Amino acid sequence: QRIVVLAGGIGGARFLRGLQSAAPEADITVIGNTGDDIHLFGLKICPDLDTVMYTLGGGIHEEQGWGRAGETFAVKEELAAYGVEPQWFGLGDRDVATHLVRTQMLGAGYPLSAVTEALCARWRPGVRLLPMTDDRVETHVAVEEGGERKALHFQEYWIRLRAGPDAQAVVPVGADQAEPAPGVLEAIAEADVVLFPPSNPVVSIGTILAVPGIREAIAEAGVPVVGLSPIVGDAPVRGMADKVLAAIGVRSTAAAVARHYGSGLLDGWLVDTVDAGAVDEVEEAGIRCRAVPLMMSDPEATARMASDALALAEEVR
Ligand code: GDP
Ligand code: FO1
Ligand code: CA
Repeated sequence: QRIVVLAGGIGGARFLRGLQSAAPEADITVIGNTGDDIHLFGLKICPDLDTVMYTLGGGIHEEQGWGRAGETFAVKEELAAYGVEPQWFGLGDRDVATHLVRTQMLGAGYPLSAVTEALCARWRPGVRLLPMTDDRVETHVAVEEGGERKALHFQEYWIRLRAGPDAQAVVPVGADQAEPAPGVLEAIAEADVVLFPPSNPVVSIGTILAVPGIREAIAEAGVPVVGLSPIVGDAPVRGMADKVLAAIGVRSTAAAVARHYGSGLLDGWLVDTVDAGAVDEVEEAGIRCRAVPLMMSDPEATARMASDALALAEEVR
C-alpha cells in the first residue's frame, strides 16, 4: 500500500511513527512543510523536515519534540558572547552539524530534496521524506507590536513572542512562485491513500497545500484523503494553531478545521471522542466522520489512530 502523508513537525512526526507500526509493510512518502525554514548565521535550518527525520530516525529529543537528544548549546553561548542576534533561537550543537551539511550541499548546488535524501541516508527514517518544494518559502506572520503592524518570520512569532500577540495574517512568502519538489506530484498520483496527520492546518498543511499543483494533485488523485483533527476539545493539543486559525477566520474546533479543508479535498475526518458532538456537522459538509481517541499519548494509542485513519479510508474508498 502506497501512503502519502503531508506533515509538519511534531504532530506529523509522532503520527508517522504510529503509522509505521500500524502499517509496517506500507510504502510511505512524506511531503514535508518547509515554510518554517529560516536562514540564521549563514545556516539553512529546516525545523519540520528535521523533526520528522530525527523522530523517525531515533535522534529526537523525545520530551521536547524538536531538536536532538542529548543536545548542548556551546555554539549558541559563544554566539551570544559576541552579542550577535538573534539570541532567541535555540541553536543546538548536534543540530548545527545537520545545518552545516545542508548549507554546504545547497551552496554546492544540490537542491533541498537531494540534500534531504543525503541527510536521511544517515537517519534511515523508513519513509521517503520529500520537502514540499526545492524553492524558498518562508511563512511570515503579521502582528501589531507597539501600535505598529509588522511582518515577522514565523519562528520569531512562535519562539520570541511565544505566539502572544494575535496573528493578523499568515503569509507563506514565495509559495505562489514555488514548484513541487521532484517526486511530490508523482507520489500523490501513485498513492493508494493520502493522510493529513494532526498537523497544524495553517502553517504546516496549509503551507504545503499553498504550493501550486499540490492541492490539485490530491483532489484529482481519486483516492481516499483522510485527516485527523489537531484540535481536541476546541483547543490545539499543543502549539499555536488557535492563533493562526483565527488569522484566516477559522474557529478552533475539529469541525471548523474539517470544513476549512472542505469536501473537495477531504473524504474522511477523525475527531477525538470528546468532540463526538461534531460528527454530524462534519458529515453535513460532505465529509465522512468518526470519533475515536486522538491523543498521541503513547506508541500504542498513536498506532491505533493510524489504523483508524486507514480503516476510514477503506470505508470511503
Ligand atoms: P509542528 O510543526 O511542530 O507545530 O507540528 P505539526 O504542525 O506537525 O503539528 C502541530 C499540531 O499537532 C498542533 O496543532 C497540535 O494541536 C497537534 N497535536 C500535537 N499532539 C497531538 C495529539 O496528541 N493529538 C492530536 N489530535 N493533535 C496533536
Ligand atoms: N522551538 C522553540 O520553542 N525554541 C527554540 O529555540 C527552537 C529551536 C529550534 C531549532 C531547530 C529546530 O528544528 C526546531 C526548533 N524549535 C524551537 C522548534 C520550532 O520552532 C517549531 O516547533 C516548529 O517550527 C513549529 O512548527
Ligand atoms: Ca512546523
